[in-house]
Amino acid sequence: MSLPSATTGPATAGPATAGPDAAGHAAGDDPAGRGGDVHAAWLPPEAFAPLGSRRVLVRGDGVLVDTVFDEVERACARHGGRADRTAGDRAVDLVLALRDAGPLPAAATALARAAGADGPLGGEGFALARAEGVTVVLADAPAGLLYGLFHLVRLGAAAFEGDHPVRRHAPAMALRMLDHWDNVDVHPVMGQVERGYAGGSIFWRAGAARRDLDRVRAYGRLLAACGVNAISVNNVNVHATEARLLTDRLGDVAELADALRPYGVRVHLSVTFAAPVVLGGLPTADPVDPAVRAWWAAATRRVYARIPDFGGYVVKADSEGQPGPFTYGRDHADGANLLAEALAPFGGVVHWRAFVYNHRQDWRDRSTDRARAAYDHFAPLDGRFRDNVVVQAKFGPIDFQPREPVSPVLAAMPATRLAVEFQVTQEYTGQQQHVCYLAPCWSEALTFAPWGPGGPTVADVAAGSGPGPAAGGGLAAVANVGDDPFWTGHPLAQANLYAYGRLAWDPGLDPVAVLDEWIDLTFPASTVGDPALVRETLHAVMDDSWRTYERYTAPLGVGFMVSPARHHYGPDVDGYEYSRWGTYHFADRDGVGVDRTRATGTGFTGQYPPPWSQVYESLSDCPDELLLFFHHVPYGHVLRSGSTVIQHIYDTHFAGVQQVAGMRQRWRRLAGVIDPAVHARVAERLEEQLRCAIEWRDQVNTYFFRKSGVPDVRGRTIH
Ligand code: GCV
Repeated sequence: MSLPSATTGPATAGPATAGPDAAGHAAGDDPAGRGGDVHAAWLPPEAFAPLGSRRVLVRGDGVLVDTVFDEVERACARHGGRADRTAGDRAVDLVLALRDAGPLPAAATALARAAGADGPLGGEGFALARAEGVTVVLADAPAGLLYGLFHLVRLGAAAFEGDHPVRRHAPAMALRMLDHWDNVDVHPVMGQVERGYAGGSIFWRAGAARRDLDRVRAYGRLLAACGVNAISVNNVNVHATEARLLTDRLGDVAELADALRPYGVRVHLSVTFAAPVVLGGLPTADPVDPAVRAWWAAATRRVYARIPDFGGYVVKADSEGQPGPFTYGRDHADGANLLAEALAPFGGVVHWRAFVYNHRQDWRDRSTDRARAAYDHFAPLDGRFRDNVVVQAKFGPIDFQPREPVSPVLAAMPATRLAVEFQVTQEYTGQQQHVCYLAPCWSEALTFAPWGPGGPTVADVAAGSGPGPAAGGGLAAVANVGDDPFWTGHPLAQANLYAYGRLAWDPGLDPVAVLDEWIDLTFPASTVGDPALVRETLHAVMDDSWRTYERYTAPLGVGFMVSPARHHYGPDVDGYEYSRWGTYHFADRDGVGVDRTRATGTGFTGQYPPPWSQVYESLSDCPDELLLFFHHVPYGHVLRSGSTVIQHIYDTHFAGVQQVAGMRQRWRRLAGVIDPAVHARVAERLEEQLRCAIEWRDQVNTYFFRKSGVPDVRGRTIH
């Protein structure tokens, strides 16, 4: 395969605007081409070689079983195997079967019995076993068989070697969702995809549906292979045209649902709370008004008439200018329950976002703290949401910064279904110009124990196995794909999408092991010159790349030192500091950091249960990496690491740049070893990453040197 190596973002200035020009694609452009011009990501044909060279029997009925059979048939045609749907006398190496699909070949029957012995496998689960030369994948429902198939692909040759005792697999989270911030119309400021760094939308272009359903199907296939089972197809900021996806443009949504259904991916829609007014012509959208309730009920009925397996609504209400229940003196529970009531008869859910804060702040008012906002708004409402409301909270209390503590909302609503929201698109983590493998960040958040070490984790809360009675809301994340031929602009950013799905399936997975899976699938040994070097290099470049990014950008939990003018790309230490969106570092000549203590600050630490309420409150116990998130300290404050705050800022910024230089150096060794197009695209972006890291280092170090007047003890150049 040979793909264009040209960068889709400005090589030096970063993605200056999120519009289609900035993304490198004018409307009408089709950079992805068709079919073979799109990168195969983690499903190249070679990844199917072990399975495709076997004699395979697929048993069962239904759309998803047909998908399984099609996959097997295609793999067998390419790799010399044989695919059957009816059990006969012929010998088999692999059986993929629904448990109620009728008789299996003798060799598989005993295994199938053992695999199913421990009760139901669930709607998406499967069991795998191997003995006497036959591998068996068994499921109760078609989705389980599909996930079992992709599990086999991940196992590769190992699925057909030796014996495997019965192992049951099931997702930890029932809802594993991606939110697309894609606009139908090109937004004058945000472009076709808000915070999109991979070209245009794969769904929409310049006001209309793209109707490139091959690409959508290919996307669904990739999602199924990493475990994602739901997407919302439009931006949570719902503008005029997008609002109509709910009504007269519903056909466009139905087409996407049809294309994604064979991969077990259900479609959801972002809707505007003002829909009864802007679409229905009612005088109000008040959630308790009977006419408003009737309007939502009727609109939702029409949706299900067209899309029977429609997932539900996503709502950003009373947030950053979006309409919501506050207009009518109602609260978020009133608003969410209105939509939930309309969805309930059809089994739909409403994802109601907890991203609600005052975005008209005054930096002189130190009592307003954006970090407090979600808890202040939502925690008092616990217990008032209907069962089919999922309150969706960003993993941190602010906004997807490179380092944030876990949001206290996640420990404050035991009677509410909670979803944790991540951002796969790299708005604040390098905008897919920088390598930043985010799985370690997400893994830290998911394994964080809000009630103290050893207790339930954030993942437990999202899975519904936390301390409260509520079912889980699962995970949601902002998608990072576009019509770029590599899907994600930066080819290595594909790993973030893959890892997100895998962690939603099993939050206990080790991010390094997930990266290994991704490497094995994306760079099969048969397609690269030196598999060991490829693996070693990718680990060296990616494993620690999130912490590297943190080093040259955001010290000790300070966030938002990003450039407003360049849409959050690159540094601007005071860019947001005195704006209406919030204040983030409070640096002056004496010190830096936000005092969020109960003793002297905003009291945010009190939103955590013990022990974290005490740990974060205490200057000596607070973890270094979050110190400036919770405390305002003098530059000479000595960290737990032994370094002073100011020296830590200098050291990490110099180190971060060095690490990026090392990444670039290592990548060069893969020239001629991997697909030249992938190599070239990554090489270009590493150049930009290094340039930008130097800019971050110099701006941050210079700013804090000039503020503090404290020289670098190592005497390096700071301007
Ligand atoms: C879709 C951040 C982003 C916005 C985004 C918002 C949200 O503020 O910069 O582009 O809006 O988060 O999550 O709703």
